[in-house]
Amino acid sequence: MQTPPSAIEANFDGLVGPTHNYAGLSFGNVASQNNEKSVANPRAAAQQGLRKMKRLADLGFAQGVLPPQERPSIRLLRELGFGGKEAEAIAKAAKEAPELLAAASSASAMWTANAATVSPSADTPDRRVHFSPANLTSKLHRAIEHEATRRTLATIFADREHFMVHEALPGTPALGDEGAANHTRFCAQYGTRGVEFFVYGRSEYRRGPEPKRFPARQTFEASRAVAQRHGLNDASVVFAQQNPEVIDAGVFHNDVIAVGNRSTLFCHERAFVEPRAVYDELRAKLAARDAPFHVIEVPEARVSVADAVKSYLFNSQLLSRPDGTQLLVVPEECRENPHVAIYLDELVASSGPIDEVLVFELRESMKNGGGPACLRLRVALTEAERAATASGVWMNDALFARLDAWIAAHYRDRLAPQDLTDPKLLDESRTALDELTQILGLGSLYDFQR
Ligand code: SUG
Repeated sequence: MQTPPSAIEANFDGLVGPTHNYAGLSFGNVASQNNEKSVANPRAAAQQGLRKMKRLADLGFAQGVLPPQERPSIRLLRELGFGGKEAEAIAKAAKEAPELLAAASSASAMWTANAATVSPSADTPDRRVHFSPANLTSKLHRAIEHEATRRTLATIFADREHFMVHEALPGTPALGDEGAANHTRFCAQYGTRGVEFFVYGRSEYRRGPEPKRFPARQTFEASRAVAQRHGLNDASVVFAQQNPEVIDAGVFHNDVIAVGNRSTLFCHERAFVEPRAVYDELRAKLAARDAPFHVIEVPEARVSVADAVKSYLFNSQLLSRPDGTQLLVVPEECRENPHVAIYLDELVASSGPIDEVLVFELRESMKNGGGPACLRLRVALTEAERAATASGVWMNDALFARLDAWIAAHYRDRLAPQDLTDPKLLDESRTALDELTQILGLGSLYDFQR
């Protein structure tokens, strides 16, 4: 048998954009609703995210950067009927429909776990890495991301020999797609064929349980369509329904209650409708690929779903070191919650696969419901694919220094809801983004540059 190419998992974090703010736009996301109208600090938000990227790069993990999107989106304001000069459109929206101006201004593209679903070349029949940008139809402020996301991915992963960047699925409730936040890949090694795990909140056409209070954002039909277009066959996929009760408790994406990597699934016992059947199917399909499978299931009696939602324990990054040992990247909120803190101490002390916990301050993003795992898109890459990726987006000392200075020069340290009405924010943002495309070597990426 041919030895598979060696591959690594790269994490592409979204750089927080200059308009980061708290607008309470995400019904069903408890943090977003609780912090509505509080004052944000875009500079601190961007610095917190950047420090996570730098630290993980320093530890030897392949770390990339995805640029923010242009906000406020003048395109959306135009589509909604706000005409005139750009400043007039902003002023009119601010007066007549501030919620729409807020939707047009969100920096939500920072949560790149929702940018796309990625299938590595080891899993796809044409041996290319497939990307499907997520349509994010569930929320207006997020549904406007996918076109720019596609353009960004197609710029960074431009080499058609190695990469295939699809269009988003049609934007309709039956095909609600939230990207990698509801997708995990299990495998023996990153370069060997794996099993892709798609978790959905509801099905449009098949009868099944549904949440009663909050929306289920991902549909079975969307998950199936992504698997289909990436060419994954039945042996390579497992579909599972998220427990609707946890969606009603604030688990708006599966990555708020489960995280997986290589052979390990770390999840809450209430994550799925039929947990035993899900674990068995994953175990059997992985066994057929000669891959082991371990579940670390956290019982409600140790960490309640409410504590998981508050602390974001499962919105962690589970990272493999070259020797196969794993570390868990968690937000500081996990240290502040006594049940979670004690659980994590015991987890590390046990003989299980996770032997270290790394804690990050990500409070600005967390207040909008975005933890460490929300901020990153995982892309498993062979050496050839890594070499074919745009070179300017990889985190290193030099890029860190430039981005750190760039944030200090361009970002405000205070953004209150009424500041979104300030037309200067658009100019500031564009000036910053124009410089950013030069720093990252991405050419003319944004509409305003074209
Ligand atoms: O889609 N919050 C994002 C958080 C996304 C987290 N991503 C993952 N779990 N993978 C969302 O709900 C809040 C914006 C505001 O309210 O201003 C927001 O969009």
